[in-house]
Amino acid sequence: MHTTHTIALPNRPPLILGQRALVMGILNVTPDSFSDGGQHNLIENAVAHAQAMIADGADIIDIGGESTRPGAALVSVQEELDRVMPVIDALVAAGITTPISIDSYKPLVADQAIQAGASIINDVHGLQGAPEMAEIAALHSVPVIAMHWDKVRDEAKPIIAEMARYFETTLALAKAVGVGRERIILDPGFGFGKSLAENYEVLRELTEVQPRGMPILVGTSRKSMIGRLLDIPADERLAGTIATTVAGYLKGGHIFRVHDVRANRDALRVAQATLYGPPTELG
Ligand code: 7PJ
Repeated sequence: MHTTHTIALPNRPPLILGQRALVMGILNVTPDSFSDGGQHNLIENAVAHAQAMIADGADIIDIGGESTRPGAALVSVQEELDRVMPVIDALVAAGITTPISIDSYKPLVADQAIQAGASIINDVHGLQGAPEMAEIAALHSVPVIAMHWDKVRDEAKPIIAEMARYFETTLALAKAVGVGRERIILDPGFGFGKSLAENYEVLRELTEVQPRGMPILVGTSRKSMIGRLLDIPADERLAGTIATTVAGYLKGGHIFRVHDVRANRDALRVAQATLYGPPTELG
């Protein structure tokens, strides 16, 4: 049912996808996320939060310094660097070996983050925002999570077909600089330029995300596709998030980007045992 993939990482064991659902824990380092004090306090809190997510079973820590939520302010390269770099340095200094992905569409931020120890690029612009992004991935031999976010798409056209065209461009840009598709994880970009119905259509048709057979990341955690459906605020969306995570897993998803690592991981383990049986060492 799940396609399996082994994705090489620099200086780390590879990511093994498909045997077990992987959980990516979200580490937002925007001023509003860990803001109960000064800069030092912010870094300490961010590291503590990363460590808690790792203890809860996170397989990847996704660090981002610019909120891409609708209506959020854009931040400069320098501001974003000022937010994420001290935290990456602190995670490395704390001896954290869990792979770190850098959630940024800015090539300079990705480059610096990787040099400091991040090993995956998470680009919400699907390598189509800046030509240098694919080059940074090539230079450092890191995998890329390429998210679909087409700000100029024709909303009259069916979303799955539109996404296929978009990812074709992404893969061509990557290939042109020597980044093969074995290093790319596709992400349909839940909540980004999609209607409520389209978000659920994409989740329902996840195996149709093309090119078929490539690894897929699902990022639905606390998003408006849950909030608008249930009419509840972000901090009450855990049950809805778990439903989307399990649904996405049953539909072939490989990596799940979430705020609440423990709850989502428990749910995924149960879903996994349902599909494939419990791990043999547990009987
Ligand atoms: C996503 C992301 C997502 C990937 C954000 C939020 C908005 N990166 N960064 N996929 N969403 N790859 O978490 O609500 O869905 S920021």
